[in-house]
Amino acid sequence: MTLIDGKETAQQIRLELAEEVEKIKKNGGKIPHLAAILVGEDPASDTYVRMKVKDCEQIGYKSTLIRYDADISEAELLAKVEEINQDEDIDGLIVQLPLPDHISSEKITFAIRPEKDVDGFHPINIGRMAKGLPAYVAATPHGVLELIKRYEIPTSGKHCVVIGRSDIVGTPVSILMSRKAYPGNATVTMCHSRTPNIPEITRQADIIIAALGRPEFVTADMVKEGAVVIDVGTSRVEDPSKKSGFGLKGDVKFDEVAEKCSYITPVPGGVGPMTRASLLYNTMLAAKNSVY
Ligand code: L34
Repeated sequence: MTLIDGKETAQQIRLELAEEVEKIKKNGGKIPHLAAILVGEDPASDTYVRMKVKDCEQIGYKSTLIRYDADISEAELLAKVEEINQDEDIDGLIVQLPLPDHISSEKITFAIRPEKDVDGFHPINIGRMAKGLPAYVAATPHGVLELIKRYEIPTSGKHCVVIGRSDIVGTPVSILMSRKAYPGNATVTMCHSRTPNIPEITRQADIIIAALGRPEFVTADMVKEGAVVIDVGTSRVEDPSKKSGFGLKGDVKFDEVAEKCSYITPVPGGVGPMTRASLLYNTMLAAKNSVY
């Protein structure tokens, strides 16, 4: 069994991007600049966004963090997005999700200029990705594919079972794994909450991508001997033994599943850090105008 080290791979990507920044500096090019908007006090969002800003600092990007109280109006938030859309120095903009209930995340996402949508959530980027055109690929699906690529895991002709159909992970990762490219060329089955016989289907999988957000959903009896298991879940669960009072749990019951796998990602230290590295990668593309 090979443990896929997302933390180490993400660090490697950051080193590559830092080198690229050095080159840009030497040639007097545009230093990548990421803006992140965080609304409210959600502890997980707070952690993720702070890590994203720190990542930028580590590799020499500029970053701007804009924080609002949870009671900011939708109109006010839209006005800020519009302002950043017009700001020539800012290459990429993300608005961390989830947003408070009174704000439509759809409206906000649609308001971001596709050229600055380094989260790849805008329908133009999703449509371009689905058509195989240059696009910002959402950070989590991009991170999953990058791990498969860097560990040289074969995907052509393999049966890939994706559990979960969210528009930011399950759906795009299914499209990407089936396209005519590497990683891809897989036969993809997508399972979700209305699939009656999930274990029967996952037992046929060469590659399982678990992205449903239910801690320890995938158990050993659901996994074929030698399968590749990618765990996208990062649920916060109470854990009194930890100083913070909580721990992170993936969608896979790691200890029992790992024994059967050829490759597996841990949580934490798997897909999560790769989500952040992919955001940095997309921001580099934005600074270089490589997509549009
Ligand atoms: N707009 N909203 C927007 N873009 C995104 O790409 C995200 N996402 C998801 C939630 N909302 C978003 C993230 O950034 C999930 N996500 C994310 C980011 C980072 C990590 C996990 C999920 C991560 O770094 N996880 C670490 C542990 C972090 C910790 O200590 O809590 C890990 O090892 O899994």
